[in-house]
Amino acid sequence: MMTFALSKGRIFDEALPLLKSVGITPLESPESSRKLILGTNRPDLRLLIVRASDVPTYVQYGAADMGIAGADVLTEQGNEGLVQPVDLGIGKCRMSVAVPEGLDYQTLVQRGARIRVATKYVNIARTHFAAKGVHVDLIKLYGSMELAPLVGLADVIVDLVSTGGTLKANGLKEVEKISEVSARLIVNQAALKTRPESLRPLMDTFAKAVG
Ligand code: PRT
Ligand code: MG
Repeated sequence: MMTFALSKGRIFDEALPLLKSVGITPLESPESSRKLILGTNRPDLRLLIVRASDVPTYVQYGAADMGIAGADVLTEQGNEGLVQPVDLGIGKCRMSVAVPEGLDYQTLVQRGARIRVATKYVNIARTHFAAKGVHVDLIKLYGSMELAPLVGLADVIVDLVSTGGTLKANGLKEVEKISEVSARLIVNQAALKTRPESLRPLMDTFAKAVG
């Protein structure tokens, strides 16, 4: 039995057609089902529905053999015990620094004072600002980062941007791109060593489907 982890959120709408294109169809609709383990048309493959940020954890510990995870989550949490053989080219967005429209970010940075940064991605933010030599206080949030600068919780945010609509709607502007983000196929390293005959063919099929 092969176990494949994916999340129901944003990546899902693009992941489902991709799964279909590699010959995997859930037996019931993941959108309407409340089941967390779904059978598929392939008797040897089941799907786990988990939180986006939990996908690498399931695969790292071998509770799932494979999964689909955003590069943002993988960079933030590390990829110990994982291989990332395929960039799936879905869930595309960018990791950026954003500030209130009226704020002069360059001046703020040049002044050398500590900057308060609200983000879900504290490791990515820490690395980014350390590389720029900017001193920051990191404030960990679990969502709605866009709110923080509006109510004085932080000076800037580090968050994902795709259309820019959310920033705009909240009077914020993107001032620095940290990285491009897309979803990756991830595979448990140990499972790949012990059961290459079952995992390799599916990895290759994914690579062909997106290549
Ligand atoms: O598991 P957890 O609850 O922590 O995460 P979640 O519920 O946010 O996960 P989910 O299922 O929504 O999927 C998140 C994953 O989708 C991320 O890890 C990315 O890899 C990918 N992704 C792609 C995005 C976006 N684009 C994106 N735009 N995740 C979030 N956003 C958010 C962003 O944080 C911001 O609030 O969308 C808003 C900006 O969108 P625009 O279009 O207004 O710019
Ligand atoms: Mg979300």
